[in-house]
Amino acid sequence: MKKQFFKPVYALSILAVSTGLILGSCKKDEEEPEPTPEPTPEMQSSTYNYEFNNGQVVASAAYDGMHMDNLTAMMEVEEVSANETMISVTLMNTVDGETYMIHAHDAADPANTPNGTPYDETPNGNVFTQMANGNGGDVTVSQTVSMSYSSIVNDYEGFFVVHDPLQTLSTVDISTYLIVGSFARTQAASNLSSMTYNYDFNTGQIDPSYAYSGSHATDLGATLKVQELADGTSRVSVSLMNSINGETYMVHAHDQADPMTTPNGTPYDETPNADVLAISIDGNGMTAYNNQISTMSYADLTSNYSAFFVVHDPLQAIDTTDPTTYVVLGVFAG
Ligand SMILES: [Cu+2]
Repeated sequence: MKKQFFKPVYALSILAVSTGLILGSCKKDEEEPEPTPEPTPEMQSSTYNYEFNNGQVVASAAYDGMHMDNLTAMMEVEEVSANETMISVTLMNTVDGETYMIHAHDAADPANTPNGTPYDETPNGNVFTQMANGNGGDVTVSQTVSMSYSSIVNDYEGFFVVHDPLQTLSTVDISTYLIVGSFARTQAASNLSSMTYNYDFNTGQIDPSYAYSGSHATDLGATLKVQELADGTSRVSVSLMNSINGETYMVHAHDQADPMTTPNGTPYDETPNADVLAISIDGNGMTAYNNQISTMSYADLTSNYSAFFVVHDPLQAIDTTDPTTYVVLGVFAG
């Protein structure tokens, strides 16, 4: 089928070329004025910044996975010539040793795509399809494309996607995208809030009688981050500094409670609040991380919610009645 179409097109282009040649040779016969040299035009360039996927583009599909939510991207589009453009993408806060797939996905009518996506699931290699090797910091990858600067920043309709290297690549599930936004366009400010809280080792800050007793090194510290998501939910993230390699830390929110009403007189509910924070963190000898999404709003978690932030000691049996087994104990988001 395709070959049949090719021939007339080919014939047409030959016709066009020969017509051009004829016209060209006609012109040569005329007296031509001395051409004035055109000044080299200033090459254009633009920079676009992309936040982490907190649901800015698809509110129901904020990133949900193990990657830290401090990854951001910057795209630079630079005119190289009339029909060549260089696109460079820098990822900030990459994970060392992980390979990031960075793609342009053409926008498409979801009524016409196999899985109802508003984009073509196959990335457009003529615009941007690159892999970046994470190094723990910033990495940059570039692609020079045969399109004009204006066609990239004004005409091309597509999505800029950074896929998560920590889970199986999916081109359907937008919650696996670390970053998603319109390609080479200025992104609207999201105004999504976040707050980070720091916790030292449990030396009895809440109550001197609760000070940790055990063999864990006391240089362990924790940060708790609450990130507002576009659909009104929140991402609750925890980093443990100086974690012990090979140990698994249970990290919980325990709702505050009246000790008169709890079975063992604890000032908190012994069952962690799984809707806020009930995760385990695999110690790695340095800073270890995990997170979960809570249905509670950012405002509720940071202003109204009363709970304790607890990191249980992995070196002894979990005991929810004995706070001296807690390596970190503080007021949640306090
Ligand atoms: Cu707990």
